[in-house]
Amino acid sequence: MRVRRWMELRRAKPPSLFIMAFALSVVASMATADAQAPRTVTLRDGSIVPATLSAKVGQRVELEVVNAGSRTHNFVLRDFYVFGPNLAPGERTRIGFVPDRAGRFPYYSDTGGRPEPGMRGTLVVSP
Ligand SMILES: [Cu+2]
Repeated sequence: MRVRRWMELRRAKPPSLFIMAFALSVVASMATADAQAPRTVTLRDGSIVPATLSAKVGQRVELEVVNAGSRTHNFVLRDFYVFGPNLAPGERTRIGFVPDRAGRFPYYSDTGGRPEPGMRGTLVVSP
């Protein structure tokens, strides 16, 4: 039995390059459909760009948060327990989370202990 299976394997033709390339492209497209590419969020003195981010319930959000300002800033999205580290000018951090409900949720920088003027935005989560 074991020998016979081995023989069958030996007789099988190796998969063509075409089939292998097709399989790889299917796997690659599945990966991109599943994981969202990180979106850049830029902290400036007095604003956060973009001021609106969109997301879907249950779909992971990946953010690359960059402090392009001249003072220390952070990224806070309290409704989804996101409390980013304090970032010195030029520093960046990666933040990931999965929104579990739809709605509009504010994000901001609060390195002064409270939301800073202008440094806010809205995450819009659709069902
Ligand atoms: Cu700030």
